[in-house]
Amino acid sequence: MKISNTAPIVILTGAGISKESGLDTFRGNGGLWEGIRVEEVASPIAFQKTPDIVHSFYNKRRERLLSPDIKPNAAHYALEKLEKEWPGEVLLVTQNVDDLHERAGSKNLIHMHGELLNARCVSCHHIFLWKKDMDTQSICPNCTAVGALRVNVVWFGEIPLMMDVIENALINAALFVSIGTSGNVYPAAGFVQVASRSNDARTIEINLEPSLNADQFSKGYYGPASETVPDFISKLLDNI
Ligand code: BV8
Repeated sequence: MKISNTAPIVILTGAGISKESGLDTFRGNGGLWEGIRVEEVASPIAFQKTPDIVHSFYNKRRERLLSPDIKPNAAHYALEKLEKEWPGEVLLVTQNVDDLHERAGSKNLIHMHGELLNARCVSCHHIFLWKKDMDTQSICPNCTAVGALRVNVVWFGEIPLMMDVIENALINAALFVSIGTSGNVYPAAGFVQVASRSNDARTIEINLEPSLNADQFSKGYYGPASETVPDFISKLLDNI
């Protein structure tokens, strides 16, 4: 695929890119996450009604992410290589709340749905690194409020982060690549239309199998991300 080597690229990743690193996707095994539907537990209403269930859902995921066997895979490293070697701008937008892109070295990165290893105090709004379990008795290290902490992720019904920066990048992108996402969740699932409509960008899907909006992409490459992403990136860089 030939695009000008100063062309801006926007990459979107979802849970599928972290699957081979050992982190569960949301809609694998019938969309249940340890028996619960993510939409039912990742919402402000759920947090208000059953804070202990929501805290436990994130404590389990935080503990899993921090275990020594969880590491970036070849797909994460291929995206870091693209950012380093592509002469134009590469913006990586991830729906994932894990830190595997950072650990692979990606810098120009937006976590549009927040970060699992950060906490936010609903009393003083302070955001800080938090690697322990959290519960309704946890104390804010900034304002010492008790029980005012929540995980700093974007729940269903909340507004994703840095949408203005993302939309601007999509409008100017010459290439939009979506990796490891099922196309279930908006506004991320609508990014392909923003890119193709506003700048006639080339739009590529790289996934294990065609996503819900596969037909909206110019081309698709299917297979495990640890194989398809490095392969795609090396072909892109060979054409510089
Ligand atoms: C918003 C953080 C307004 C928390 C998450 C009806 C129509 C349209 C929209 C809506 C609607 N009803 C409600 C909405 C809005 C709602 C929404 O989209 N709901 C869905 C369920 C219909 N969206 C929102 O509420 C968003 N906010 O709309 O605000 C607004 C919008 C714009 C501007 C102003 C205001 C907020 C959504 C954010 C929710 N938070 N995460 C947490 O992580 O706990 S969402 C969470 O689920 C993820 O972050 C991710 O975004 C989503 C999961 O999606 P995927 O990453 O795609 O994962 P999934 O398991 O689904 O798929 C994995 C894919 O990988 C699969 O395709 C699989 O084949 C593939 N795969 C597997 N293995 C591999 C692989 N690929 C490659 N290699 C492999 N080895």
